[in-house]
Amino acid sequence: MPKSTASTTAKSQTKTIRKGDAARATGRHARKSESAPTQPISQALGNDVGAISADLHRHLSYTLGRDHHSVNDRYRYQATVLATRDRLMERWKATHAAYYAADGKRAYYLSMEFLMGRALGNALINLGIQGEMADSLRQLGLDLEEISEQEPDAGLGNGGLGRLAACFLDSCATLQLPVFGYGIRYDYGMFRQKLVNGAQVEEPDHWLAHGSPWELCRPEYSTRVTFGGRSEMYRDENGSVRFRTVGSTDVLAVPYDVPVPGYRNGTVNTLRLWKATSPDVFNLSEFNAGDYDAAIQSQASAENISRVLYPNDKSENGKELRLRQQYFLSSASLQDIVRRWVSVHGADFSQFAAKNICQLNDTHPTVAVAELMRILMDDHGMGWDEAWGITTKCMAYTNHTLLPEALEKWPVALFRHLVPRILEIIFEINARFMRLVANKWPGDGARQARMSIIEEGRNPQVRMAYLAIVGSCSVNGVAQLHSDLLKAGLFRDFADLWPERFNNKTNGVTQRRWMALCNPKMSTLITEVVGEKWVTDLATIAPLAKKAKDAGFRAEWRKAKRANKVALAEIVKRDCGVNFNPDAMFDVQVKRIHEYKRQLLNALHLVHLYDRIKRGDGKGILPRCALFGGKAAPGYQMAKSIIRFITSVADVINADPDVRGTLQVAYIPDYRVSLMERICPAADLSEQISTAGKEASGTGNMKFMMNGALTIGTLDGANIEIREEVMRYGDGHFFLFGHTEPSINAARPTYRSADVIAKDPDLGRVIDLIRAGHFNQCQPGIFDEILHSLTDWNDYWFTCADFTDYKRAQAEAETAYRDQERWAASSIYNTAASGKFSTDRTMTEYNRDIWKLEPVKAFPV
Ligand code: 26W
Repeated sequence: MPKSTASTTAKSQTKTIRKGDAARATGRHARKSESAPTQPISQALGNDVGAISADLHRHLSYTLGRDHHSVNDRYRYQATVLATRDRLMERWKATHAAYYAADGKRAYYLSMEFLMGRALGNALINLGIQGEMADSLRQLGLDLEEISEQEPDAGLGNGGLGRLAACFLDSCATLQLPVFGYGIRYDYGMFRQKLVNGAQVEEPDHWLAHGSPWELCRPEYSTRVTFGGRSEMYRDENGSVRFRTVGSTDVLAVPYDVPVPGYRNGTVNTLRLWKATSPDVFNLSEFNAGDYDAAIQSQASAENISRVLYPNDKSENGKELRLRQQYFLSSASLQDIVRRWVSVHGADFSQFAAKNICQLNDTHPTVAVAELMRILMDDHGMGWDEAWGITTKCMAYTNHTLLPEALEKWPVALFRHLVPRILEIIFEINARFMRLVANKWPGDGARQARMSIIEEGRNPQVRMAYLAIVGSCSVNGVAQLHSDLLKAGLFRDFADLWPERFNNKTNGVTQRRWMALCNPKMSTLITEVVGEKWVTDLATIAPLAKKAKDAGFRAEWRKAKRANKVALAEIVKRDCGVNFNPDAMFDVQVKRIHEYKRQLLNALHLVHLYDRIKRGDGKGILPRCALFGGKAAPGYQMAKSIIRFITSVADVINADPDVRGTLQVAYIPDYRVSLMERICPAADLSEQISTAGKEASGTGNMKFMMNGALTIGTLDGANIEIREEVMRYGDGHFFLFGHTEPSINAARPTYRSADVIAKDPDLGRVIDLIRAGHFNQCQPGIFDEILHSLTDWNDYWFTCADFTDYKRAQAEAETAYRDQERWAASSIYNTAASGKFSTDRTMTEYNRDIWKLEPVKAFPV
């Protein structure tokens, strides 16, 4: 814990604030639009229990206006956040003052998704005042953990890609890198999942219903985003040809800033989320004419842009509102970046590319390439070549998926209708690019057609990934295998053309949230062995490995894991009504539901274990609690059937007295960040069983590894690297099975799932049980699609093909778990080998190879 700083009196606070205001009012600050003090205006608030308690009291009584009749847990939570936010505020201002003073390069992470989860626990741990806040609350008779439970998750993301963005921001703040997040402030985040009779039901996530005490609205930086109209040529005052859009319907982007604290280093970075609204509150003439509906309609339709996160992690191609969201984010963010530049450097763009870079989180914000061209040319009078030179240095693109159906394409007609000027620019980018391709490969028309940003046809489309590659200085995948496959497959032509542009950046997760915060018991043990450094330098965790041989330490380690399992068992009981035995193996698969992730393979194996028990062959089976969790995209029927199947299997198994004590299965509803914080510390076995070559990286796999789970997995995504790291300590710490990416390609042409089913009688029995309706006695037919996919449709995802080997690997895991001493050692080895999978390492690599930013120390407060 850092030493507490003395608390300042309210009087001196008021005085300093007045001084700052006066300085701004008299215009003594040199900069035009974003005046930044070189010294913080306020002084440090005290971090001792007395000062924090006083602030809690002040916020409850004055800021929130509560008394003991009207106070409840929500207000207590809000007061706790306000007292915490106050302590971030000074550091936040000091960080930005330092960035202005340094005037160095900045990076912007443009993402349609930021899956931040809860912020309170993280802020307290990073400020180093968790203990003081808990004590202060205790003095008021309150419990910090209970108060923290009041915070709704900020669920502004679908899954891996959105959570990765959140981990990146955390690491950048800790590394003191000037990185800004830009996203959308959706009114409704990821839907809440209910299970009704075992089926998914979606409910809206109105996470802002009671406001968010973390955000700070900055209306003074609102930005106009132009939609529709038509592009028009004109001559400017110098007689140069310029373009402008006329007859447009504009939308106002209003920024809301969220603080992103670094770990005990004084840095607080910013995530800027845009809300859409109408530029005119309502049309007064319409209002006066009594046409109230028309008057508010433009307001409502503008605000729809930031209404709701698309809950799809495959594709939303063709949906007009989705493209509107993408352009809204890209345009507002780039205008903001350029405005800030001009406020400091005026019309001189000579250093712009050297000092600004945007990382595009998948193709979702790729229209930013054309938008920056538009801003530089149309708004700032730059010529094409100069603007293109800048743009391509300012953009870098990360790909997150190999599934072809997830590659974004937008109809040219939709672009023309929504953003006509942007389409013109894309056409010109493509025309010039096609000349380059023709020069490099003369006469190769097929290649030109393959590489064109515009896919020709009856309904021509813009290929967003190609626009991203052509418009960027860097293209990266998110794990080594994924990056290799991109170069050899999807982007092969482009890798031929620009090999130097392609690189790999293996994902990570932040160990602050995913160990220090969510697993205090193991964290304490780790710190006792390797010291505190692992919290900011995870490579230093390696010496933990030597403790695998220490029986006393193993006992402590197992005790911590068991306590975490007891805590999770309570949650499973509460949310699923299923009793988990903490001494059984906790076998966990939580992630979005997708055929390629193969939750079905796991479920088929559980049916097989059940079948063994029922046929009297269950003696040797290890007691196991299987936990599933995850959301299905609302329109993805097969994914929904898979949920229904797992819940039905769970019901049958849990109700069968023959199975009791050996097998329990639960599907926990509404899987989300805050739930994963309870799940990953308690897992024994981590299921990472995707069809090889389909999971770009995975990041849940890393959270489980850090928390001492052993992985059962395929050679896919980052599993390969996870296995490589833990193999340092021998084999047996990772249960490998299944086809590899090349072996699937080789086998696919002659593969017949019927042959595989015929060859493994265990699998045959499982299929027969399902076909007989054993798990859907009252609803015949509901699993037909699943059966078809495995049999008649020849098992595209190789579920049957990998079943037998999966069964073998599961048996190995059982044997290993029976030897609790051996298992504990493996668990320790996994944690010790997880050093590579910190986003601190990932961000250091992005910075070294792509961004090239100098760290900036925040001014002391
Ligand atoms: C609505 C369109 C859409 C399409 C794709 C939305 C979101 C996506 C993402 C690509 C889905 C996603 O989250 N991908 C995951 O990204 C993680 C972070 O890099 C990887 O670890 C996962 O393997 C990858 O599936």
